[in-house]
Amino acid sequence: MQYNNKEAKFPADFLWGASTSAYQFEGAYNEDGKGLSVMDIAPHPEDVADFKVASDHYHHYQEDVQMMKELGLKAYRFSISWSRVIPDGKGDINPAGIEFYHNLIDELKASNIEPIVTMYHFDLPAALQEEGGWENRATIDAFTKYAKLLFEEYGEKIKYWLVINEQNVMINHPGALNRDEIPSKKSLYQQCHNMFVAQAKAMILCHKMYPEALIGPAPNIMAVYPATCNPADSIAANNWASIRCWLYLDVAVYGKYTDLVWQYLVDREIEPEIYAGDLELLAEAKPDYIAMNYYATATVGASKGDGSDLSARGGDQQIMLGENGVYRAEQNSYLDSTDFVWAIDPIGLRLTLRKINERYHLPILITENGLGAKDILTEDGKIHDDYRIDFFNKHFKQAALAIADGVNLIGYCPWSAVDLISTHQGCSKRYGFIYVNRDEFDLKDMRRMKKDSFYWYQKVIESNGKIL
Ligand code: BGP
Repeated sequence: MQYNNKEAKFPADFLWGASTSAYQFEGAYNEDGKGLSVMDIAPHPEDVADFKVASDHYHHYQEDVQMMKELGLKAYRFSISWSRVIPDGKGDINPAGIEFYHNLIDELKASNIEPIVTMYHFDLPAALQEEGGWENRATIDAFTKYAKLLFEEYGEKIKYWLVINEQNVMINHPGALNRDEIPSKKSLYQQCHNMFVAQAKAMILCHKMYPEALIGPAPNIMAVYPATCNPADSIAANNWASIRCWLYLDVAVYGKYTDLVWQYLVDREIEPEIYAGDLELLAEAKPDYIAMNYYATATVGASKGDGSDLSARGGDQQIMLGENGVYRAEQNSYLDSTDFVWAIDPIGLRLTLRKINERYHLPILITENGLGAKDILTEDGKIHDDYRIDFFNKHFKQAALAIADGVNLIGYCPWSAVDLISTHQGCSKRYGFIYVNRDEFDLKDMRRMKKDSFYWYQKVIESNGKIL
């Protein structure tokens, strides 16, 4: 059966939202006592902006929230900068940083926008990185202290928490994060394990301190297609889906390493050291919901096994690299792609939601999905981003179909509320419903302007998706 003629309907309390992250949006990277994060000091391609000023949200937050209110957002997902509230990651607290997020949260609540808080979005405090970063077990303790501080400060005001943004991107696509050098896989999987433990501790702590709050992981999940119906391609797709995606949710939800992935790690002698008590913590921690970021699907074929699998296309969060003996990245001739060569696959969103639902049976919140494009500001101050409207129109419809399929989708937060700096492709790769008047290097006046997609999304929210 096709199930393609279902009516698109969203529940009355659906969280129509939008997303940002601290280092990509706030700017003020060294103001009011903020410590540096790894993203502030990451090496950058010369032709793109760094994150120092970003969209200067730190100084524009009231105006930004007012525009979000006008847009009609029911929810806003943002991240807290760890090094803004604890400058060296583990020591003294920065009162100005604490106050900033109180002000932001209060402003959101006064505007009837539900704050959804990510605790950690790629921006580890640089001081912790100098001491070994996530490979160092002490970072777990630092994160637990940071988590406790966030719950103590903001716990009364926050219902939805997300612990770590895209842990699986940090491990599987480290090249997307502007690192000096890419760590070995052995190191990456130790970092990964330590993050799992930190995430588990944060979830347990949250439930103890605020039993009514909801907390969960926020990986980047995609359906992985076999390039052909050759069974060998299906094995490759299954390999890559397990390594890239399911490991992260299996550990978060079931507290267990995926058997296939553990075997892959042992075969390559890159399995992490697991300390006494770790597995018990992983098993004890239970997420209340799953947040997921979705941009594209992947299409893969069987590895040729001769070392030729590494794709010439580079690889970032959404461009698969290939791995000898595991899978080979292939093009999908059925899909269009963005100007930045990310596959556009609305039906893939429905499929991905179904897969998560089948495997975990938990509520799902889409915390990122969007189209990066080189928007053009016209002379009369307009931004005609009809391509973005088309993109969301198709994706929202598929989300509605997934709901009709039985998926408990509770909300949808497109990336991004306002233009910000892309993780590794500068500020000309824009995502927002709201344009920010700056270029890669010319900061201009940072004026906020509504794109055509702003007015369209406003109507979608107003009609609870009926105009789609
Ligand atoms: C996700 C990240 C976001 C955001 C988004 C778009 O992987 O969680 O921080 O950057 O991708 O990616 P990019 O900025 O590389 O275009």
